[in-house]
Amino acid sequence: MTDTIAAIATPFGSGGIGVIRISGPSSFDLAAKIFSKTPADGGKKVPQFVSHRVSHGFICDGDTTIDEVLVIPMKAPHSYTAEDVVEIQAHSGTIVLRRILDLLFSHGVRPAEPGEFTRRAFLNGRIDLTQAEAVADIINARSDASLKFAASQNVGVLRQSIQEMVSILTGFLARLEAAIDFPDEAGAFFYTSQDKTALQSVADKIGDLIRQHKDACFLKTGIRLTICGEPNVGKSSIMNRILEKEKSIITDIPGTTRDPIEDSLTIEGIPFVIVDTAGIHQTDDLVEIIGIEKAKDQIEAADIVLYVLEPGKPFPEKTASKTLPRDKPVIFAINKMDLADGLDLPHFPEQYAGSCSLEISALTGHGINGLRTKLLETCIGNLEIGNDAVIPNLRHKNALVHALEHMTAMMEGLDKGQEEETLALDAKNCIDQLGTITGDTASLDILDAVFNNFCIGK
Ligand SMILES: Nc1nc2c(ncn2[C@@H]2O[C@H](COP(=O)(O)OP(=O)(O)OP(=O)(O)O)[C@@H](O)[C@H]2O)c(=O)[nH]1
Ligand SMILES: [Mg+2]
Repeated sequence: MTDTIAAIATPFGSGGIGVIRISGPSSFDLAAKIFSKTPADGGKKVPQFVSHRVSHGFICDGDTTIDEVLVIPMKAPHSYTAEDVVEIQAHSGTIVLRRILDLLFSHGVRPAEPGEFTRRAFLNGRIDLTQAEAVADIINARSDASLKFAASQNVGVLRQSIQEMVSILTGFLARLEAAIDFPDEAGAFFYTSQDKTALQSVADKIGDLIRQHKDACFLKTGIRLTICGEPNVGKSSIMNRILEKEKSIITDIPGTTRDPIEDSLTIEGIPFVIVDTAGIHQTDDLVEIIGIEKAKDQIEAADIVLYVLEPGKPFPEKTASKTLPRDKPVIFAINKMDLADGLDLPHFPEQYAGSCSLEISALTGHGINGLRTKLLETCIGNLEIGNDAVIPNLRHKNALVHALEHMTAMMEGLDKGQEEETLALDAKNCIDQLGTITGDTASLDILDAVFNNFCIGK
């Protein structure tokens, strides 16, 4: 038997309305104890709560009226937690909400733990773990794209995808187990070409989800773009042009930018953090040397690097080879194209010959839209947010990596004619790993880790 819990569900501070949520078997009775249809001095009129119908009245503590409120009672299972829930809409002030909550506690309600309402919704089978995690993602969404992703997960796109894979594997496991239990009878196991196709489709799907993980993470965390290159090539001008504001100082004096300058923006709903850095070159100037070291740190921290060049100057092969990362995407931009007439464009050495390079002008804006599109394409590829199941969640990714290991072992075993017991064990482990994502086979530790990230009241 669960107890009845309560918490303030809206952010702390002053506002029009603050909501207190109560959930558990005694919600209706306990709410009725502190609620009256009339103010305290009018003689308590005990309310008759009707599920999903708003009641107007007053929260009273003895002969003191605390606040005028609206109360929304919701009978199980038609509520957020699938338990009896009462939500009290009071005026939003820290003191008034605290008084109402304390009054509930004095009648035996327990303070809710972080995420406990959503945990109850999960334990009561109303949502699966991916949907519970999506609730936290919706609350924390910082961009349109991350909200869109979280909303799709909230309606169960990932869960559905996992369930389809589990259902194929479960059918397969059942046949393996039948062969183990009844080796001499009709249970004999045959690995057909249809089996192979079906299992391969599961392995491919898991592989796709793992590969998309990094791209999908960008939806949540944003993409870190570092602009670098030699002094005076127009790095700061490009930064300002992309941001559409005067953020970085621009002069024609080489070495203007020293400290990295950072700002954020969204491009087509995807969050970016963009960093302008000091021009990298050989110098004895102490301040510049420190700035260049900081620029290198920013290249190290970037998800994607924009390396700026200019017409009429050779490709700075030495600087580029020392500073450009090999493990992350680099886009080259030849800036100042408005001045390019009669000038040679930098000649790309062989090692960069296949790299993406764009011709732009920060001064006129030429090519800047193309640059924006290229940045998006490079980072999130063809990720179709909303339609595909995507996994920007490290917990999900780790489970999928383990699931794929078992899947691969099982498929290799099948090709080699391995005994059914070993195959069944791999199939079962794979199903278990997929189940930790939806919560079907999640341990208490996993649940604690998921729900501890929630705020109180959700
Ligand atoms: N004609 C033209 N001038 C540009 C363009 N982009 C930048 N400039 C000029 O080039 C000079 C240097 O620009 P910045 O944006 O300060 O260059 P930077 O790479 O940040 O320079 P440092 O911070 O010193 O390394 C300024 O005079 C800009 O006005 C462009 O596309 N066309
Ligand atoms: Mg600059």
